[in-house]
Amino acid sequence: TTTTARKMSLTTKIMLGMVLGVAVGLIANRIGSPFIDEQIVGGLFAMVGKMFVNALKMLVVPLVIFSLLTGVMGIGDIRVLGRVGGKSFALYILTTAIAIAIAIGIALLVGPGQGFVMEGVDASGVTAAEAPSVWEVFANIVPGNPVAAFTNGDMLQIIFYVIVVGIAAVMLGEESAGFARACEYMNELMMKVVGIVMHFAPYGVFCLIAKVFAEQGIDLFVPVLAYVATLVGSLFLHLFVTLMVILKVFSGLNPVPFMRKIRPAQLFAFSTASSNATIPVTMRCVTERMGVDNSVASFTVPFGATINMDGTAIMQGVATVFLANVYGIDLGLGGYLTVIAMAVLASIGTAGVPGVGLVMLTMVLTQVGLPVEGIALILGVDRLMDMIRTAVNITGDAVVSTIVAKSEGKMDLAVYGDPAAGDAES
Ligand code: DAS
Repeated sequence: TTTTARKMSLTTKIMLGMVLGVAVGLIANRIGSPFIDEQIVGGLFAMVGKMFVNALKMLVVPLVIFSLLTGVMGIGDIRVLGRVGGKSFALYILTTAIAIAIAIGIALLVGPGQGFVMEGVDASGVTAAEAPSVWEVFANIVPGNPVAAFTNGDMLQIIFYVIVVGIAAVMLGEESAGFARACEYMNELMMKVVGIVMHFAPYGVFCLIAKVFAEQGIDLFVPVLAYVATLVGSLFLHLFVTLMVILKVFSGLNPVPFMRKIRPAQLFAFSTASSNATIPVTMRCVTERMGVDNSVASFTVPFGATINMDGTAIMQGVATVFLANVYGIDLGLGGYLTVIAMAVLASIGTAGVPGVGLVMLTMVLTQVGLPVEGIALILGVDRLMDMIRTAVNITGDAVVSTIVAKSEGKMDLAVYGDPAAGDAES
């Protein structure tokens, strides 16, 4: 119980860092002194924030390699691996599609952007990204150069390579015993490093948040308030209602402990705006706090960080409706179905790093024939929206990880703290 108390207090500290960050950031924004802007916000805060994000990123690749190797060797059965992969893939696609469909529905009802007067928008520097074909996306899952995949942190390639190596180790049988123990040890070691980094989280989070609010202020939000309100509303609906219903329906688990246990990962995702950088924390929350077995989480969490982006998809939906309204263009049912398909496909091929949602949006807009320059309208508020949607993204990863683990019997319900769920299982 002492560790729980310490963990709780760390979460509280992180939250405190966040709230203070918002306050200090807004004050710095109001003061507008060049010294504060350059030395404190752009200097000290930027440095500490960057250090913290770098520290998280340095954990991602080694952690994924060793936990996944441990996981694959732990399962040791190729059919089970295939089942875990198939289930999580299907659920990731399903949740993303549901997310964006609901978001488009809400946006169509609310109608943000109707009667919007466009003026003084700087559209320079907005260029459309080319959407990769589905074939290309799948072809690129096989790394021609695994070392390059490791250095670039290309998650899908890393996952693919590590699983193949893990399967080979399983095939070697007894000969791999030493290797398996080494991987287990490395996995534990990396988890310890995650714990060390997390102790610095309150300061890192404070600096990251203060910087965002000092640089952005709140004036930016006024002209696009309808967009922001619709988007945030849709994101919260997905976070607190849709995902929790999905969790309950597919796993029978009580969503209340889930919500409490995922919070640290949400705070990290919010502060860093990167699902990838949050992988170590998501993994820790899902395994140590919720009782999901590493053999499932080591695969589903990094996989989800790359291919599952519910929050980002919601943003694509709301932004397209907003811009369609601004330009007075009716996309029609076909247009919106295209948006759904595009957003789901694009989320598979793109990594969970800051700002990727905007790049995806350029693809979506081009596909349905909306002017890409429209993005300039929402550019100013996108950082904050990115933070919120990333928290939604990783929550979706954790929900699917939990569902898959529960269905595979790879979950410690005592750790989850919901013994009643055992009875609910049929
Ligand atoms: N920030 C993203 C993520 O890491 C994706 C996005 O830009 O929406 O999940």
